Amino acid sequence: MALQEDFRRQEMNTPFAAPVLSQSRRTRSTPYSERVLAAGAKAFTVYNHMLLPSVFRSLEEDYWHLTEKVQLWDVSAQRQIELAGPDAMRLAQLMTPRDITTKFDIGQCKYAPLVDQHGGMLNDPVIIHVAEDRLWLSIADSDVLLWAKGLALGFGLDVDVTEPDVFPLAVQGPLAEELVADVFGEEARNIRFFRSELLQFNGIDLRVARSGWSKQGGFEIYLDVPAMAHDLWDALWLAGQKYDVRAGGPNLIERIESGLLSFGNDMTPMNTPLECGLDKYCALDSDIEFIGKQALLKQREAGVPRRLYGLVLNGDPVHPATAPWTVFQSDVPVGYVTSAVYSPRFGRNIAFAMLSVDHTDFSSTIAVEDEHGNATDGYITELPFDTLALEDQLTA
Ligand code: THG
Repeated sequence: MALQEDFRRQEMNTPFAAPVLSQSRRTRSTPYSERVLAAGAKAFTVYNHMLLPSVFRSLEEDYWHLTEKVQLWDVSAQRQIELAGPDAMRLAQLMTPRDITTKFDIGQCKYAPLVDQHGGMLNDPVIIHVAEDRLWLSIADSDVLLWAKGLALGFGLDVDVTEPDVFPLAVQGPLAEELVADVFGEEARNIRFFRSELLQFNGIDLRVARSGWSKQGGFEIYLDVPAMAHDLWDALWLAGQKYDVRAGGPNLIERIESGLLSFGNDMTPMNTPLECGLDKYCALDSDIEFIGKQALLKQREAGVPRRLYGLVLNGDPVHPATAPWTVFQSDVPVGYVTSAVYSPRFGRNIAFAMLSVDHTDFSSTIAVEDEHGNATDGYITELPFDTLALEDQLTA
């Protein structure tokens, strides 16, 4: 038992034994779960009340493999909220400051922050225009279904808001295109970034998008025929043998290096998209009507009080942040770390931090204290990380 716990601590890089998940109907399995477990999943997180595998061999081994080869990710937990009917577009546009009303082709995907009437972030889905009067919000971890149903009712909109059984499977990594072309045909290569096409698999049309939560390139297959899950997984697994395919999942190291923000970690309803650096997804100068517009305009006018930055931290490899770590300058708190990880590529700890714009001296060093009282120091950078500068430091 003690040995097993030690092992788990090392693999997950946690200071204490990682908790074990008690399963029930609430921690929903996916149609791929059997395959995921057979492939050696060691850790899961719960996302949208559903299992999301996070570690297979170790965070670091999974990371190197993802940046060199190709992986299958069971991202069923990226649930789809379907808006269908004459007011589908109106409802979606009310929910986001991003302009989705103009230039949104069928098959196209748009990353879009969702905000409340105070401009606070509620989610950051990928919105897919699946058909005329039909949108899928491919959501991060929060209950968007309830918010959308409430808005539809309150605004008296003619739209059906449902959560259909769609189970996205991501194929991520530099060899993803080879693998997807082998299974779905050469047409897969013509799919542009954040576009999707219906491609045939075993005689059924499946929506395949060039997207995914890594910067390694890849696709997401929106399986809406759950009974085909094992066939789809097995076909990709078999064809992937020559590419050294493995199972994987959104990887903490890769996503922090790449500057991909996680809702619930790096952004919460306490933050506006302007504070999270998502300004380019806020059409504040348009005449589009959306909830929270006045609040966001007001904040832009006044200037954001806090904003997300990158940190480079010294010291031993950090463990995952399970609470906000206070960031200090001259013993004064100026903000908090939202996510942190040790980057084996740069030989440094890297983190995201929400820092007070008025109280932070961006040219000076910072100190950080984690939830167990461990302290370290480091410096502030802009996001995304300047990977060339980090590489230079490593060789310096
Ligand atoms: N895929 C799908 N659904 C998702 C995610 C996903 N839902 C939750 C979560 N991930 C949402 N977060 C992001 C964040 C960034 C991106 C995708 C999902 C992303 N952005 C592009 C970029 O950074 O280059 C820009 C996209 C745009 O311009 O519209 O890839 O991963 N299905």
